[in-house]
Amino acid sequence: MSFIFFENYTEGWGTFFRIKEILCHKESKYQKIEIFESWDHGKVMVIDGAVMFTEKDEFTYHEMIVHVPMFSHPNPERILVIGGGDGGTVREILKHDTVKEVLLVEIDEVVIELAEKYFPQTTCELKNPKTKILVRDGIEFLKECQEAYFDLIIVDSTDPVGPAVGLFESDFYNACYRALKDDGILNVQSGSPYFQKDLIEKVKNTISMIFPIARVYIAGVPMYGGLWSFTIGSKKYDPKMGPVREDYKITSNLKYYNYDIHRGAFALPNYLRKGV
Ligand code: AG3
Repeated sequence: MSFIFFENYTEGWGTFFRIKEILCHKESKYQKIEIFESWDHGKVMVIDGAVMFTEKDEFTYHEMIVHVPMFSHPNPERILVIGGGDGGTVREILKHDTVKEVLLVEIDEVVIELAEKYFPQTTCELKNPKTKILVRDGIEFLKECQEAYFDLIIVDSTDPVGPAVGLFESDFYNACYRALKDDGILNVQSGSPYFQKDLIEKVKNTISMIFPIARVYIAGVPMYGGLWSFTIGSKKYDPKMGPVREDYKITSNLKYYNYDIHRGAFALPNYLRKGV
């Protein structure tokens, strides 16, 4: 006998995974976290019914949320990650030698604990001496953090529900702007181009009221049912112009990102281009 996990994106459409074994089911202060061994995508983490990542294709999302902004900056040294307690984003950031410090601010320590137990593949750099972890609400942290400190802020959040709602609001983006250096970059995951087009438009419009440069880009992320979007707010560098730095050593070991993908990711389908 086997079970099937469904994530519904609409009432009539979604993704599914055939489950081999349920490994963990935990209710934290903030959310419900489930981990299962899937039939052919390795282990899967689900939060409040939404797939966060699978072992098999987490590289698509993590490489694309990180390397596009990282290669758009000539010298990214201090990086802040909001959310992303599974460590996949931190792992990709630390592939860049320019990095001196990565601060991971995750609201839910249970996500970190469970990721450390079940996903060595994504948590492998959380013990790196350059990584610092703060278990705290990212919104609160940014209200108080030092001004003009970070080169890059990556918001690796869940969907805009529960504790993540505020991560899609203008007050939060303003706080990010303040925390970034005068050539800093903000990158946020901004949902599915197909099912959450309104969300992308809202995020893009809000960011473009705060940052001089605002860009949406996309990547194919099978575990989220197809295309996924990211929205960048940048003070100086235009990520759409392509990478400003090339480092063959990094990209030769990546499975998704390369310099052509970087340039091509900003080419949007017409149904999306109209709104953003
Ligand atoms: N970040 C979650 C992206 C949103 C997924 N949404 C969904 N499946 N409905 C994932 C965190 C990985 N570090």
